[in-house]
Amino acid sequence: MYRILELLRQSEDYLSGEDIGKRLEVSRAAVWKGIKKLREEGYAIEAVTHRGYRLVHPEAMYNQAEIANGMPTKIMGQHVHFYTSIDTTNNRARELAHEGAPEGTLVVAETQTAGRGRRGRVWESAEGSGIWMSLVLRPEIMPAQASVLTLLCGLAVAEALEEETGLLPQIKWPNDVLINGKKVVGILTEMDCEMTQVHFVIPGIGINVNTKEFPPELADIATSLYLESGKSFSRSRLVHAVMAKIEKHYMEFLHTKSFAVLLVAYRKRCMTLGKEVEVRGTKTFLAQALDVTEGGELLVRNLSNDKEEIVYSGEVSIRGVKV
Ligand code: BT5
Repeated sequence: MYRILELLRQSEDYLSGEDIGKRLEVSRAAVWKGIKKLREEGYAIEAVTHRGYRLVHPEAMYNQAEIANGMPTKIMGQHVHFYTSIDTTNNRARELAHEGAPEGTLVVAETQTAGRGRRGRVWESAEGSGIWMSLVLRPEIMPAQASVLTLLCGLAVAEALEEETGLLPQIKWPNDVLINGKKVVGILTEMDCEMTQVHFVIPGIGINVNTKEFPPELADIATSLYLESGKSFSRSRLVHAVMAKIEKHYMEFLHTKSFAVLLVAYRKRCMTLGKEVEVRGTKTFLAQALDVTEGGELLVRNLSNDKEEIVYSGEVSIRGVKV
């Protein structure tokens, strides 16, 4: 059945049942059966007498098979769980991880009813417009090293989006991805660990892809690939690109157990560096952002006492950027 889908995908014109049958060396009845099954999976296949079949809007298709087929990786996204609606993909990925799901298991949802950001904030996850997904990682590292995985994912997503869209996504430390000063990607990383051992890490990634309009409270701070480029993108293709980049960087990281190999690329993309920032934590202060360390922390110069300080996590806003 997916061989029929491939042929339809490659063809710019209608393909007759006879043609398809000949090319795949199957009967016309088998072709018809395959078409019926594909339609049941949600593919819009148009049939016109004397001309044949044509796939309508193939780029809009987004389901388990679309995402799983052609995944260009060895580990990431090799097991895909797709839900049309779910509370949050992070919870589902966590459950699957507890049940022993292998590394790289990917949970994707068309919409989330309780999508969340950090510190209990809400993540808007409307239907039909974005990628809401969570990954199961099982790195053999110390819990303290896990925070760099968040930076790694931010970098991977930004690079994949640039390659696929030609836009120029930047990273606001630690891992918001922005285009023209507005947030296009949010990442929420959760972890299950003991003192000296990580059981699993769940990076949850939200990407605004074809969103045409945001609710009023987000309109000033959020953007989508569509709003930035005027074009729609295939979400399954973007998922493939993101999985490939995460896999590449994750392997580099595991090989050296250090973020150092990725720092050059990260620094280049990190719009926070060199800017005046407000750090909000146990204390709030204005600072100059100087560098990102090998541990993924932000090195700043506190403007009230001119001392250098390390910021480990958190809430850092850049002057002049609303996100
Ligand atoms: C984040 O939190 O940016 C992490 C978002 C992670 C979302 C993914 S989707 C898949 C997985 N499942 C989940 O339930 N979550 C993950 P934070 O830095 O706290 O930012 C949250 C803030 O971003 C909100 O308070 C809003 O101001 C803004 N926001 C909400 N929805 C947005 C959207 N779709 N696009 C841009 N900004 C948004």
